Amino acid sequence: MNNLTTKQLDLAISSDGATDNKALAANELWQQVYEIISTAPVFDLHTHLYAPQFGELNLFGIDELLNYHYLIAELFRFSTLTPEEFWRLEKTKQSDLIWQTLFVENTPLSEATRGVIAVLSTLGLNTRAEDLREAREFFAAQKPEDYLEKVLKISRVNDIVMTNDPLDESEIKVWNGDKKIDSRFHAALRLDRLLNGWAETVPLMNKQNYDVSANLDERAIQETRRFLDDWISKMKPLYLGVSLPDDFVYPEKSARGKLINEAILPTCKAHGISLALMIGVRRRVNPALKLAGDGLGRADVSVVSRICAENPDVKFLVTFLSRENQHELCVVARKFANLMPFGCWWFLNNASIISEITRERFELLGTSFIPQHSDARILDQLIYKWNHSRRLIADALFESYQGLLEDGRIVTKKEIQRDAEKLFSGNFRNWVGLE
Ligand code: HDL
Ligand code: ZN
Repeated sequence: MNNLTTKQLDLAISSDGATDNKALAANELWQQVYEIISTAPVFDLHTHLYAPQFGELNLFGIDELLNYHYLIAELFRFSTLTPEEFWRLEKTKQSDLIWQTLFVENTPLSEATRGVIAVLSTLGLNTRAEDLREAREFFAAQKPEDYLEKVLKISRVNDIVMTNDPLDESEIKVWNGDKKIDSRFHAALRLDRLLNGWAETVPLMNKQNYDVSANLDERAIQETRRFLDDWISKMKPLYLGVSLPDDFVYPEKSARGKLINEAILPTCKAHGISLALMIGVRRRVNPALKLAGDGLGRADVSVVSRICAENPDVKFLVTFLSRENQHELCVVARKFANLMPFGCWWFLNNASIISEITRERFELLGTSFIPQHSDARILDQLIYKWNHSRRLIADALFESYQGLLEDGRIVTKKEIQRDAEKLFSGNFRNWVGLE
C-alpha cells in the first residue's frame, strides 16, 4: 500500500489549497478517478454503427442484440442445432432460441451475454424473463431518433466513427443521396475488399467507372488512387482502415502489397490522413458460422516496425487481435511516434484481457495510447461496452496513480480530468487532426 510517510502525505495533501489542485489521498483518489472516468465523453474510434440516415443499416433492439455474431457463435457451444438449421430460422425465432439457450437454460457469464443483461437492466427490463415479449414491446415503442439520444446520453459517447465500405451498394446510395448525416457520426473508409480481395473488387470498381483490371498495371494503380480521392472527398473519413490476416507481411509480393505501397500510402501522404491497421484476423475459420466464423492468429509485429520506419510521414493507428502481440505493440510504439496503439479489439474485449493490456500500456506508454473502442454493431451495445471498459480502465489508472503516490508524487483532480480527456477522446482527435 502507500509507503509515503505521513509527513510526505500531509505535505502532499496540503501542498496546494485550490480544490482541483488539492492533493488526493489514496481513499478519495479512487472516488475521483471512478467519477471522472465514468463521465468522460467518448470519441468511439471504431464501430460498425451507422447514422440514422443509413436507414436499415442502423441496428438496435433485442432481436438485433441477441443476433450479435458473438452470441451466435456461443449458441453452438450449447445447442445441438446445426448452423444450417439455425440460418433457416427467421430472425425472431433465432433470438428466441438464443435467449432460451444462453440466458434461461444456462447462466449468462460471457462478456457478450452479460452485455445483453447489462442493457436490459439499464433500460429497466427483466433480466430473468422467460421470453422476449416485454423486451420486444419496449423496443417497438422506441422512436429511433429519441432512442439514439437516450443511448448516447447513458453511454456518454459523443462521437462515433462508422466503418464505411465504398463498394457496398446500400452505403453508396446514402453517400450519393442528399440526406445530411448526423454530425456525431464520422466516416472511416474501410479498405478490406480492395486490399484483401482485389480480383472480386475489380468488377465493383468498374461498375463505378474506374478503369482497373485484375493485373494491377499502372493504369489500375492510377484509377485506384482516383477512386480513393473521390471517396475521401465524398465521405470525409477520419482515417482509412483495413483488417489484415495474422500472416500479413510488409513489404509483400502480392496485389495487397502493391496496392498498399503504390496507392494507399501515397494517398495517406497526399491527404494527410491516418491509416488504421487491424492485424491478426483469420477470416472464415468456420465458414458455416458466417460472420461468427472468424478467428485469430498471432501476427509478426515487426511488420508494423517496418511500415512505420519506411513511412515516417504517415500516421498509423494500430491494433492487434492476438493477446500475445500486445506487449510487442507497446514496445514498437515506444520506437515510433507515428504509431498510435488503440483498443482491445474483438476477442480481447474481455475484462481479464482489457485489465492486462491497459496496465502494460500505462507502464510502457503513459497516457500516449487510445485504450478502447467499442466495435459496436448494434446501437444498444454502447451502453454495456463502454460501461464495462470504463470500470476496467479506471481500475488500471487508479493503480497507476497509487504507484505514483507511493513513489512520492501526488495527483490532482485536474490532472485526472486531463488524463481522462486524452484517453477517451483527446488522443484520437489530436491524431486525426480534429480541433
Ligand atoms: O474487422 C473488424 O472490424 C472486426 O471488428 C469485425 O467486424 C468483427 O466481426 C467484429 O465485429 N468484432 O467485434
Ligand atoms: Zn470492427
